Amino acid sequence: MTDIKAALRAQHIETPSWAYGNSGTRFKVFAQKGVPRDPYEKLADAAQVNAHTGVAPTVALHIPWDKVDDYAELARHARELGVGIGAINSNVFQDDDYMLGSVTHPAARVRRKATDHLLECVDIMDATGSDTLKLWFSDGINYPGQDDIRSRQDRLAESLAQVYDRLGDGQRFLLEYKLFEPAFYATDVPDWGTAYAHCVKLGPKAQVVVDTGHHAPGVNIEFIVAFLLREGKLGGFDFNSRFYADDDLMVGAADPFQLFRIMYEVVRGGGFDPATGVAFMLDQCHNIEPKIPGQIRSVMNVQEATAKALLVDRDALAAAQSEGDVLGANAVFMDAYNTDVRPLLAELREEQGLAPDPMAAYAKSGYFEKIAAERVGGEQAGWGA
Ligand code: RM4
Ligand code: MN
Repeated sequence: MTDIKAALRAQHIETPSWAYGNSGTRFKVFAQKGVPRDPYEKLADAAQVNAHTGVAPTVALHIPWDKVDDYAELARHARELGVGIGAINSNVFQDDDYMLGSVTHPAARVRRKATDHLLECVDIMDATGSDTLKLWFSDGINYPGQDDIRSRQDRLAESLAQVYDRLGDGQRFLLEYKLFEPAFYATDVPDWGTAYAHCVKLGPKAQVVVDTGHHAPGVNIEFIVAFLLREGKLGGFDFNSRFYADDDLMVGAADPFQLFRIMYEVVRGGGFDPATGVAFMLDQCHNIEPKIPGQIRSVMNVQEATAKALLVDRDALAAAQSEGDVLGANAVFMDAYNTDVRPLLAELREEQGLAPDPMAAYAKSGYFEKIAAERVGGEQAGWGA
């Protein structure tokens, strides 16, 4: 139990700056009260999530949504709030120039512009002390024959190599894949195999990030996790839940059992070893629920799945597996999943001087009433789409 608690204390879950801003679907963005107007206020909200959970000490930025004049000052501001800057997320999907792609665009000028943005993101890593660049490309084609699929891979490889060469010591990039959307016929990085092949070619500073919402229904995500960890290529997660497509709902909401199975493979594969460097990030939007509690709930959902995964009796499991005891092995696995770990997590928080129930503690804190009253005027942060 001491080991389990130590592992849970050491787990860091990164929250995304964009979760605190307004979001919605392509049909409607609903504005909420108290939403941050700038990256500084987003960091203040993220600091609340960390204050109540004790395990969310870093915040991912999204450029240009979080563009500021002085990134070093933003990082200082974060430190004063008790948080740090996590992954820098690039954005090469919201400029008119990118209609036919960014780094895979047929025109060299557009590819140059997109790659320059990625290089600028590495400058921002230098200024903020961030060690991770997250690359997600919306690139792809809508119609058969629209562009040459293979040439687009060549262009992608060329751009990635330039970014890779720019990375400093202790910096890495994570390449994210997504099955479809906004490209509907052929996406240029549609799956883990494509991301993996590019990363292997580039070297150890290039790893794959698994966004749990970016797969076809029924895909065995934990298999991907096991495989990538075995190859030293699992850079991290973008956690969220999906029912249908890339729904970006709260992690653990749609399928907590899947989240448990994923976390078990992380435990099994040594993903909690700090040397492995797996980043546990949330990539979510809270379109209809309040945002800070939405993030707190999500952090708790990841913690619960992690605690259950750590509870699997691995000796008993290995014994049952080696004896070919199908039902016995499955029972060991399910025993852990069916354990109520909420009391354990409440105890852990109390040992860390935190309230046992972060949701209730936040509700009682008066923070929401304060930001709702203070944050009037100005322009609320949003997707900027
Ligand atoms: C993309 C992808 C990226 C995230 C953006 C907001 O679908 O998941 O990780 O940065 O959305
Ligand atoms: Mn993502």
